[in-house]
Amino acid sequence: DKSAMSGVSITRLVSSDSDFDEQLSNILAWDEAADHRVHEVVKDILSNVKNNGDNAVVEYTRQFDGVTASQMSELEILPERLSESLSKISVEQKRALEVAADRIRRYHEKQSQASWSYTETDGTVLGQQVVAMDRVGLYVPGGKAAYPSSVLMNAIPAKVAGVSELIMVVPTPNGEVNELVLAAAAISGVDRVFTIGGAQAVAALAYGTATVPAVDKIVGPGNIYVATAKREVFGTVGIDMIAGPSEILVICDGETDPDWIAMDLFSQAEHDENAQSILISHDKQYLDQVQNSIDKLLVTMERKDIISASIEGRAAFIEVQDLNEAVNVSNRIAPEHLELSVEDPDALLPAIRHAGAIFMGRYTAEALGDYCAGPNHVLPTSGTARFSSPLGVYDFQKRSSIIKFSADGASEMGKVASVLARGEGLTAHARSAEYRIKGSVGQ
Ligand code: HSO
Ligand code: ZN
Repeated sequence: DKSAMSGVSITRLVSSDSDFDEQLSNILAWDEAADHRVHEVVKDILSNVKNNGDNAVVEYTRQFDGVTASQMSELEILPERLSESLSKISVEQKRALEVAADRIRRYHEKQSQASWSYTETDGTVLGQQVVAMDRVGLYVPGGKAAYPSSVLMNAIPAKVAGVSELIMVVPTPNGEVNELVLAAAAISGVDRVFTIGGAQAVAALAYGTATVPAVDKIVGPGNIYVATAKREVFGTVGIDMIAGPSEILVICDGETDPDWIAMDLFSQAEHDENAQSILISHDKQYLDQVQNSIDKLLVTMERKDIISASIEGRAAFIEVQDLNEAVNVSNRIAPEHLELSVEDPDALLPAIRHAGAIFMGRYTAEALGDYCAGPNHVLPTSGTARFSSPLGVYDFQKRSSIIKFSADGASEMGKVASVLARGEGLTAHARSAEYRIKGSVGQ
């Protein structure tokens, strides 16, 4: 059902409708068009870079970005130039980046995992050693989609994790560099920057070239070519999640200024025509008020074309019986961002099962979390909050198991291993364990 009083039309659902489940599924359905041609193009680029290294990357960069270099080293932004960016942006911008970076760093420091170990009664020591990845690649989109805030959100957790070399790639179409992106890189401790992009940059990071060192993991958002390339090199390197369009779900008790809620919905709608904004309330009149605010405010928005496409195409207002039902519906959606715009958000929190980030209370605009609250803004989209978590320090660390047997422990566990190994028909395993049994022939 679409309700359009005069302005933009928004899909309305009522949870008590008999076909609510089906309607909800339709709203959430999101297909990323699997484009066969993109796949072919990407595979070609990957194998060309794998075989021809720097030359291939330089050639693609000329072709796709209009940037001519006689060799790959010309496409590196040196550290002095990075620092220079800090004096090319305004004092206010520099200060805002620094404040945001400090908050993000402080939050992520809490996520650092420590190694641990314990001793069994037989003297055997068991543990887990946590180690940062050696080298990580950070993809940053070029042009309009370049978000300095995303540089902070990806780079800071990597550096907090202890990654020794963080290599950023960012395309500079027609040679235009984004000073704010460079400044964000400088502030967050990025080690090297190359002005390359697309599948060719992903290939360079994954396979390494004479100039670009091969990394262990590639993170960061990108267009369909970049996402396809990341999927393709997965296994050779690690990758982060592949993000779908941004989403916001607001649960409101009907007491928040409707203009605030309208703007919160816009804040994600303005990212992308395919972004999704959902409002849930038990108060039908309140939904009408927010609709009015949307109609009133939309015309004032710089990105009104994107916002109205996103709202008309993918937004929904859902009328429920009460706040408990609102939470149940939200859990089914598993939104990337969940705003609890209610008087007592703490009362709802324990019942929230699936959400990338939870914004508590009327003052907590999602936009604050996008920039400077401290937690990461790289979050699971498209319902993947059911099984995944925000990007964090843990995504740049890995664990090794530590096993150190005492003579007594080896003897006792040797007997257990022997039985299990013989059961599997693996006699080398069995005998290897049996050598360590006290009084055995081998001892
Ligand atoms: N809301 C986006 C992040 C972002 N917002 C960057 C503004 N800049 C995805 O969480
Ligand atoms: Zn955002």
